Amino acid sequence: MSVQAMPAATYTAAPTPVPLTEADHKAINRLTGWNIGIAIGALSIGAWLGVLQGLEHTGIDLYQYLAPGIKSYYQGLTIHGVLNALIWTTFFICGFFTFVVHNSLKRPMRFPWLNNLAFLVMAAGLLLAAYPLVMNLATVLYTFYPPLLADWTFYAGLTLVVVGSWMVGWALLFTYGAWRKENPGTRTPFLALASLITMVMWQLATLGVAAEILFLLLPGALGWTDGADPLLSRSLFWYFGHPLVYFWLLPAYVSWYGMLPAQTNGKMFSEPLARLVFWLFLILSVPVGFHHQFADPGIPQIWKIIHATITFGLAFPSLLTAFTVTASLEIGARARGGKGYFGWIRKLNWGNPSYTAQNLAAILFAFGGISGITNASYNMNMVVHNTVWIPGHFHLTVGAATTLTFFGILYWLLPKLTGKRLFTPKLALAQAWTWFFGMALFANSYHLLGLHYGAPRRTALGSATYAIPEWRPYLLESGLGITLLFISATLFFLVVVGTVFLPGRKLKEPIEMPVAEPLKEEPAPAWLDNWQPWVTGAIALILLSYGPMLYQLIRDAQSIPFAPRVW
Ligand code: HAS
Repeated sequence: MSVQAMPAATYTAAPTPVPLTEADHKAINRLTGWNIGIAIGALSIGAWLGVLQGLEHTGIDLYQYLAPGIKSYYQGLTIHGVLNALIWTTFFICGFFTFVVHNSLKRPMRFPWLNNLAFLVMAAGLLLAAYPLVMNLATVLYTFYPPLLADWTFYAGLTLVVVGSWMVGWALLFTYGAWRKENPGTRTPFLALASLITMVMWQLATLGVAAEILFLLLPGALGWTDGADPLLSRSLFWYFGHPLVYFWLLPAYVSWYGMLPAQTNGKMFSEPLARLVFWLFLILSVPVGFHHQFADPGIPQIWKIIHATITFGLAFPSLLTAFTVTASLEIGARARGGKGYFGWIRKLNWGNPSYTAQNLAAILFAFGGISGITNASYNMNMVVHNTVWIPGHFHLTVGAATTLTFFGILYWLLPKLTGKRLFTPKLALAQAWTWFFGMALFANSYHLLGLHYGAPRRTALGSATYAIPEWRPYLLESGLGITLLFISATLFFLVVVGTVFLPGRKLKEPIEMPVAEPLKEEPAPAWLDNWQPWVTGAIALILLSYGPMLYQLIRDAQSIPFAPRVW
């Protein structure tokens, strides 16, 4: 039976012919655990360097005492960006989706060797990229724009991480294909569908950075070419760079839509709408990259305006999310006795650290979204571009919406994976709140400092000779934020280490993955479970919005010599 002809009665997932055995659960949990372990390891180093960097801006330079191996502010900044933005996120997401897709489809891995190989390729890539980062041979920041050039091992390592993450996506799609054959006519469970859409979007997005590395940077690093075209490189990077941020955000949305309501007695306000939101992200995430290049000469204004317009379209699914996720949570709060226009908020499950961390993450994201829309406004961007406003923006998004949500997820996932009780809910709650206030202060001060005084980003502000006394209050505010973030990160690692390693804390009852039920037991329309139009639409829009400009950039590409290493 085709999906279109599916009767309503088959809406809920039918029992699968290949159920998950104890051994399957173990294999999935082990792989999830390894991915998450590496993610947390990366974050522990990345976050530490972030603290030192933030303190440097306030005039307290502790690198030589607390990170003596780091040769310059820029080496620290590169490691901070690569570990936090690329490694913590990618490993966490691959582990989380491996867990979610199989548990949501209730089906074992189709080709376990592929899942395992994917992890090994990613881990090998990380090791390879770590060498030049530590040896100060890749101080090129996480965006690695030419003419900066890193050691070849940096690019080769990142390539392996990306290829490994593609393999994770393929492995999940193979499992999905097998499930689809075993369950004809059944709607894909939301959690699996949303995770898979994110992985397909990632495959499309990473084509840009793959082309940049393979054709422009790696040949240079290997000494086969002596230059590259910076504009072409940046365009290929941002083709990837903006959907990258949705690769970070969408796993949080998977949880906010499909899990978080269940953690506060709520229901999914509209399951079809949640699916639509993910399809819209598939279509719109890539063709917006020029909004990172508003200030780049060489991209005609019309293309910048086209990408700016699509960017506003891309904010729409997030606005839908703001209303519908809030509605899903309100249903839960009212079921818990909440009353009044706003009084229900008090009845949300604030005692549960997993819930609280994610709700606080969503609140901060509302502000990160506002600054994102400001960035996307062509003329406003001219005021804030390359100022510390931008790190203010992305600490509310990837640093708060994504990272704090991932912490919240870990507060149920770690007990689930280890079979041990969380060490301890009170510590975890304190962690969530300190992260919330720390990020709020930090991001607020950077937004204002960038907006009012144009303080530049990616600069060792602590030693800037042009710093003026008016910056001082903002830097103090950011210092307070950083202190709270440092406390919060310490609490997070205590919770993780205590949960994983302390003996004798066996769970009394097994933990289940939270799954929010839809409010209405009606099937989503068939077109919301059909890949073809959405994937075709995504590819068509990419070709239209990037094709002509990329053709022109490739045709006119010049070889601009790579720069000597200055740090
Ligand atoms: Fe961005 C730069 C535009 C979202 C990350 N962004 C960056 C950079 C990063 C980043 C890392 O147009 C710096 C890159 C670099 O190194 O140069 N961004 C946007 C827009 C959005 C946006 C329009 N960004 C993100 C997300 C990120 C992220 C998400 C990471 C995860 N961004 C830009 C632009 C630049 C940029 C330009 C270039 C700037 C320049 O000049 O360099 C939108 O997606 C935002 C839409 C979001 C909303 C918010 C919806 C609110 C929600 C919360 C609901 C609350 C709930 C709680 C449910 C409209 C969903 C309820 C509470 C209860 C108590 C119940």
